[in-house]
Amino acid sequence: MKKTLGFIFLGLALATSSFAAPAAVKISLGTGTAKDKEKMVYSKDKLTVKAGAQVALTFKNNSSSKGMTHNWVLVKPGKGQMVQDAAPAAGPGKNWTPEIPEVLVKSKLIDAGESEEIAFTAPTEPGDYPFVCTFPGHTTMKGILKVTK
Ligand SMILES: [Cu+2]
Repeated sequence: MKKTLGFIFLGLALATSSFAAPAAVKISLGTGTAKDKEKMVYSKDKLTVKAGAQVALTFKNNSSSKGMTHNWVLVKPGKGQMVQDAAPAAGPGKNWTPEIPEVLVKSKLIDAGESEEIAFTAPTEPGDYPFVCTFPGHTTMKGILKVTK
């Protein structure tokens, strides 16, 4: 009897886990390099996810200079430069992020030493999606999110 009950519980546990929503893919991204935390780059310039995946991206601003803010903005293929060019006109009230269809995912401005988890669904169309920092003058902060089939 005890044995049977054990099997039932095991069966329930398996059934429950198979119906649970798929866990988000966790990605960590920072700013700067190991040697130079103030360098105007992302810690990685290439990220890869599967099309349509649930993603939880932890973005950390590694700078220690007060007032040095950064963001993470995912845009349509080939539109990195265009979105960075449109950023100054968006203004600080919009976190320097233009409200245009080319922008797919955006974080807020993250202060030095702070981090934020950005939850989003990866594009369903495979391709190379640029990510950029839209703070004016941070044009060297860019990378590619590779979306695979
Ligand atoms: Cu920046």
